[in-house]
Formats: sequence, C-alpha cells, structure tokens
Amino acid sequence: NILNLFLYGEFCPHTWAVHFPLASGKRQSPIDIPSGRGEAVNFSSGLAWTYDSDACDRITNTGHGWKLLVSGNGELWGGPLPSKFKLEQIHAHWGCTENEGSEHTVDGVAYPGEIHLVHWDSEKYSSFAEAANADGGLAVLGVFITVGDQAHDEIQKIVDALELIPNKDMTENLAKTVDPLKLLPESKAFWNYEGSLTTPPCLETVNWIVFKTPLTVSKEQISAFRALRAYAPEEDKPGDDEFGGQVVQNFRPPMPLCGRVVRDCC
Ligand code: GRE
Ligand code: ZN
Repeated sequence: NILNLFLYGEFCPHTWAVHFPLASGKRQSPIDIPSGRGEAVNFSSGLAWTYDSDACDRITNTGHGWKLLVSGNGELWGGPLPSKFKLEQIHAHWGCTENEGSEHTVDGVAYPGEIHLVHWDSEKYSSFAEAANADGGLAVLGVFITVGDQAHDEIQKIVDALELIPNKDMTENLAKTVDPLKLLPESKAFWNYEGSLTTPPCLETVNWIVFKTPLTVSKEQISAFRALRAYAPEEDKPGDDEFGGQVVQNFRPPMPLCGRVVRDCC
C-alpha cells in the first residue's frame, strides 16, 4: 500500500501525483497566503465552535506524525460554512528546524509548525469518508505554531503521551484528555479559501480556515514531535532513509494558487 510509505522521504510530495493525479490539481493545499491582498469579507454570522473539554482521549502515531482521536463532541459552524461540521481528528505538521514546518506560509514565510483540526459536514453526510469525497465536505482549522519561551500546557499533554507511541501504528489513551478549544489562538481572525487535503489522496474537498495568530510552544515541545519514529516496531529502522526513520519533517510545500480567492476575515 502506497499510503504506508513515508510520505516525506523517498516518496516525497514532489512525486505524489504519480499515484494520486489530484496532487497536481488546481485547488491543492497548502498555499502561500498573500496577507495584504485577500478579499475582505463579512459573513452574515461569525465563525463559531463548541467542543467537549475532554473531546480528545486517545493519540496515535500515523507514521507521518501524531494524531489525536476524538470521542467527545465538537461542532464548528458559521463564517464561511454552510452547515454544521463535526470534529474528526487533530494532527500537526512540523520541520527539522524552526525556519520551516508549517504547510501554509504567509507572504513566503513559514512558521515552525501547524496544527490541523479536521471537521466534516455531518448535516449533509453520514460519515467522514463520505464527506471527504464531497465538494465542501470538510472544514479544517489551521493554527500556526511559533516557538517561544513558554511551554504550552495543552501541547504538553500531547508531548507527555508521545513516549508511549514511539513507533508507527501505536495508539494509547491520553493520561490527560486534550481540550480542542485550548489549541486555538486568542484571536479569531482568519483567512479562508477552497483547497485540499495536504496528504494523499489530496482530495479537493476542504474549506480551509487558517488563523492569523499563532500558538506559542517551547523549543523542547516541538523537538519532542521530531523524535517520533516513522516505522513500525517490527520493521527494521530504515538505514538508507535520509531522516534516520524519525518524523523530523512532515509538511507539504505551498501549491499554486491557480487564480483562487483568499478571503480575509477581520
Ligand atoms: C492531513 O492528512 O494532513 C489532512 C487530513 C485532512 C484534512 C487536512 C489535512 O488528513 O491536511
Ligand atoms: Zn494536516
């Protein structure tokens, strides 16, 4: 299975289109956001959300990063969204150094990382899989990660769990549940555009909402992300892999805008 290969090593983003033709489509994500040139819009209702404070209680190593599984309720609506969207999972992207790691960039500049809160239209569709294949079926909140002096309390709950899931396909209960609300930045201002999943199969079904304000984590916290292993315990450590089998980099670079409009919301 192609999706079992490490997507950022030998089978890197540049080659995805060989197996997933959509990867060279015209509404791919991420993009480089032109910050001053967005189309200013005021939606009839503001973007809103409600999340159970203990919504995330399990974490898994996907082989290309960590993913929080959701068993509580999470709903997102308003702003650019036509109906109610349900929280499915939360994951993140990061890089080898603090000069790279986010998927979206702003005026050509990357942040050290980016968190994705993935939601699906549960009013129109009956499953995540069905929604992921339907135009506008998904809504993803993107939150940039910046590195500062302060460790982030909610991110620390994730960091503490990473040593329990060192290898691909390992899943564990979180000792302390994660509150999705606490992974969102202080300001609600965001950019909005129509794009895709940033990993194969790169389906062009995502309504992207990227917050302008980043979340601050410590250097130690983002370093802990890079210690995850991209291989399963029963597999030998991939010796010829340039990354030594660690998930030190798991972001896709910006894709062409192809005339798409980026909306600027506050
Ligand atoms: C990803 O794998 O990175 C991803 C998803 C779903 C939506 C957006 C996204 O799995 O970036
Ligand atoms: Zn993602």
